Amino acid sequence: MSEERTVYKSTGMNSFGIGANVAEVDVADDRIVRVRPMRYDKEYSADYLKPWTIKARGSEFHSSMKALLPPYAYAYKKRIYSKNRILYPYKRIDWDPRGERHPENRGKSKFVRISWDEAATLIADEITRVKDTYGLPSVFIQGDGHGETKVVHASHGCATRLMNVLGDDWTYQARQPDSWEGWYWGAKHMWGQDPLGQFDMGNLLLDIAENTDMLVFCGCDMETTTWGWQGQIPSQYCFWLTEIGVKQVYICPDLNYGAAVHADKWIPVLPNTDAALMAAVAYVWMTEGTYDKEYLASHAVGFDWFEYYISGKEDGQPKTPEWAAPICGVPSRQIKALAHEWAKRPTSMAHGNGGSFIRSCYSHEPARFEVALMTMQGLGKPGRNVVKFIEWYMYGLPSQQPAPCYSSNMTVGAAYRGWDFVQTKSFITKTLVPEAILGDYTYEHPLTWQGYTVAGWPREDQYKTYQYPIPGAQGIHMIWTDTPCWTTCWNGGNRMIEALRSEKIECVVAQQPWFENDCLFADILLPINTKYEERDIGQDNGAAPFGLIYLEEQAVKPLGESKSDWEAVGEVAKKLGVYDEYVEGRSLEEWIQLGFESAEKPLDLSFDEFKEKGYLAAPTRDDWEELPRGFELFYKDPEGHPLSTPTGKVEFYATALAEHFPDDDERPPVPHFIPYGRRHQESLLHPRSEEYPFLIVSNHPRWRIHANMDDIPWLREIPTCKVTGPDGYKYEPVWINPQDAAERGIEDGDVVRLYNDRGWVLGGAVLTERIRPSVVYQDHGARVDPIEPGVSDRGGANNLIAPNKTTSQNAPGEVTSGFLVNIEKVDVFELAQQYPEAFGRAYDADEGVEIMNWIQEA
Ligand SMILES: Nc1nc2c(c(=O)[nH]1)N[C@H]1C(S)=C(S)[C@@H](COP(=O)(O)OP(=O)(O)OC[C@H]3O[C@@H](n4cnc5c(=O)[nH]c(N)nc54)[C@H](O)[C@@H]3O)O[C@H]1N2
Ligand SMILES: Nc1nc2c(c(=O)[nH]1)N[C@H]1C(S)=C(S)[C@@H](COP(=O)(O)OP(=O)(O)OC[C@H]3O[C@@H](n4cnc5c(=O)[nH]c(N)nc54)[C@H](O)[C@@H]3O)O[C@H]1N2
Ligand SMILES: [Mo]
Repeated sequence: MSEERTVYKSTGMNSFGIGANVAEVDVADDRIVRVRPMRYDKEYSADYLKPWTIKARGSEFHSSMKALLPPYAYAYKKRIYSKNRILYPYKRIDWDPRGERHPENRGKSKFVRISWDEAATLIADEITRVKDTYGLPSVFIQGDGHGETKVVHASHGCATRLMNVLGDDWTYQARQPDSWEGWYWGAKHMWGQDPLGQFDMGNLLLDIAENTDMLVFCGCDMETTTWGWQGQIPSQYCFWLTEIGVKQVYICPDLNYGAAVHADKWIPVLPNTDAALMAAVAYVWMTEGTYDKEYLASHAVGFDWFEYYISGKEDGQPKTPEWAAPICGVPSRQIKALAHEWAKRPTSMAHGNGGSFIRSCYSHEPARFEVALMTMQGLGKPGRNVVKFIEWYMYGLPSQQPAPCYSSNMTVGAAYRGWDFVQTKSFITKTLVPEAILGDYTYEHPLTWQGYTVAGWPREDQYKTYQYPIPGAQGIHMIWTDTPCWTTCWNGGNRMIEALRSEKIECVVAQQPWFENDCLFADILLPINTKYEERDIGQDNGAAPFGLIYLEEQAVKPLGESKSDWEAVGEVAKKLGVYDEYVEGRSLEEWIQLGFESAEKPLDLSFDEFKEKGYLAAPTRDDWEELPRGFELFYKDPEGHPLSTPTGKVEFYATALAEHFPDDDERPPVPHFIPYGRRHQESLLHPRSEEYPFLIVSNHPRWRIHANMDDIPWLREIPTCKVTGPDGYKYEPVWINPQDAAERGIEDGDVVRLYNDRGWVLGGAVLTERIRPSVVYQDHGARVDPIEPGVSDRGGANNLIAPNKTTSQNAPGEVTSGFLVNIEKVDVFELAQQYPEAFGRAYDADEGVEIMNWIQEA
């Protein structure tokens, strides 16, 4: 074996910067030997770095000197060498651009290997043909999402750069604020917090440690989603909170992994009924007078409207704990106990990002109720704030950083070659893509919605109406995706499959390192390499206690004929004769250098010195302890530090909603508990629940990041990751309460079918009291393994059967958790007889369905 060398690689999956979780990767003989955590003090002394310490209640919590990587980082090596890697360009056998295209066979027919030259020519010719036939708006780019954290070789959106060279009216898939739906469409109208609906979180690790007695984790798993973005430091912080006596209460339908190890108390609520629970807490405070009236007088408007609703004057129903109990499944005495303790002791609320119910029907309502409760107890007073435990250093602004911050906002963003959408006039909000394709829309009778978003536009954008197609344009006829996981990550995936197989769509191009999910439905596949095969520059904010930029040297040579996304799109640019414009005249090395030069650096370091050292760290700010905490400034001086609401105060009555959407009873100006309505009937209170008596909780996966990493043997062998069926297939676990299981004759390890009127998916039953009755839990993002494409799935991709509809009438967010299903035991051997093709696919238990099922041997 030749001598080992070590390179730095960020291991995060956010796609750029956030939570990059940097590792040292040891390499020998063009193979990755092992992955180890980075040490921040390798090249810089502690005197320079100034690691922080939080001191409170006689104890100390220290920032770590090495990266606290999540398990995925170590296991990812297997992903690089996965059997599923797409190693060569491919074309679907029965897709002929000059003859029959057979869209109905997408997801069924196989692929044949072609050359890069052929693939790039085919794509360039299709773009030109579609443009000439229908116009540029008919080319649709899906180029955004999470993925490997990369910069020049950006994992998503390189094609948007190419399209910008070609014109200003190609159609872009704009992302709605997925992580933040409820905050974005709801809370923002109540407490501002532009652009995302959550913002003022400065220095809250310190504030909580010093002042908070009770921390309420409402929809938060400190041992899963914080791992994904932030690594292990939030977990360590929570262990420390236990040590110093901060009570941790978890409200969630499942005793999730964080609750299992940190919770002093678990309140198992029914999915998406938090608004009722919180309304009852407000009722207790109102009737017992245990809320902060002075604070409300100076910091809020419209409280009397809220009181009018809660007291029952509006609808004759006081929102008592006894009213709420059967709705949310929490006994009234527990609701009262929570209300009493909360009113007595400084209480903060904690989230990862919101909880999967923040992506459910009418999710703006629970988000607003949370703001209401926090405001009633004096939001921003010591120990009374709302903290988010992922993306600690997200925007480089002290007001956004719960953890002590660094001295500079060092970013290599100037070198980022990923998505750049602003120049195009035409877009479809992501949740509405299947509808846009399958519906009969013309620019004279367009599909319309409110808000551009891409997770972060100012509140006023929500009052704007957008349309597809744009005036004068035709609908889309070509899809080019570098994010081929719509089916398992968005809402109503089965409908997306139908759209992908529509005859309106003449060409589907997918570029990805692995053959999975939407790739099955493509006509042309481009092989993409992983970051380990690329040379790049990197940036970490979020996971490390210090700001970091680093050189990412190539670890191993590209596998097969794979190229980076940036290079792959470059091949198409060459065929279109616009390569120089696409790369803006710069080589890879020049882009890397530009990233370094343009970063705001705390230290005078030349590019050569940077390359020599491998990384640069920004130390902790000297004044971090003095920086404002959460809503402290607003609390102390609401006139001097107003919120970004129209009145500058917390609006219990949202004045702008009243003005712009006076008739919207799905999102009225005052927060309401809305179990179901015209749009959604996903509630146990609705008659539909007689047929589908369970609410499914579809969380962010414990052993994946969304669609990523479902084929890693080291993860798949972990007992909680998969359930091995009697046929040897590893099914995606479904937690079910033993009581519910007994009634249906389901036993531990049985294969079960989750179904509703949108289709069915399989899973492996796990009988556990960790899920409350009437609820089943299955993670999202499992790899699609179609039984009948568009109807049923063996992999357990439950997003396929999530609602097709958006959050509410004027809020086009996703609805991906908290919807109705039924569950029944199935006999896999019978299914295998019924669907021989699907159940007969070559399968490797360690990695899942094999790519070879879809490849035609030459
Ligand atoms: N049921 C349910 N669904 C949800 C949610 C939920 O709570 N419940 N949450 C939602 C939220 S908040 C989010 S953010 C979304 C996430 O949804 P996405 O961001 O779409 O999901 P990812 O799986 O992270 O990544 C996108 C794709 O990029 C691929 N990829 C990774 N690296 C690269 C690369 O270098 N190049 C290329 N070309 N591809 C790459 C991955 O394999 C994957 O197919 O899911 C949403 N869906
Ligand atoms: N491991 C891992 N980490 C990740 C990701 C990943 O896919 N995998 N994705 C990243 C991304 S893009 C995001 S946006 C964040 C998301 O971070 P979060 O929003 O925190 O994640 P979720 O899994 O959607 O929800 C967290 C918890 O909410 C609880 N919950 C579900 N339904 C309800 C309900 O109706 N009421 C209440 N009170 N609780 C409920 C469940 O216990 C669940 O574990 O995570 C990031 N980190
Ligand atoms: Mo997200």
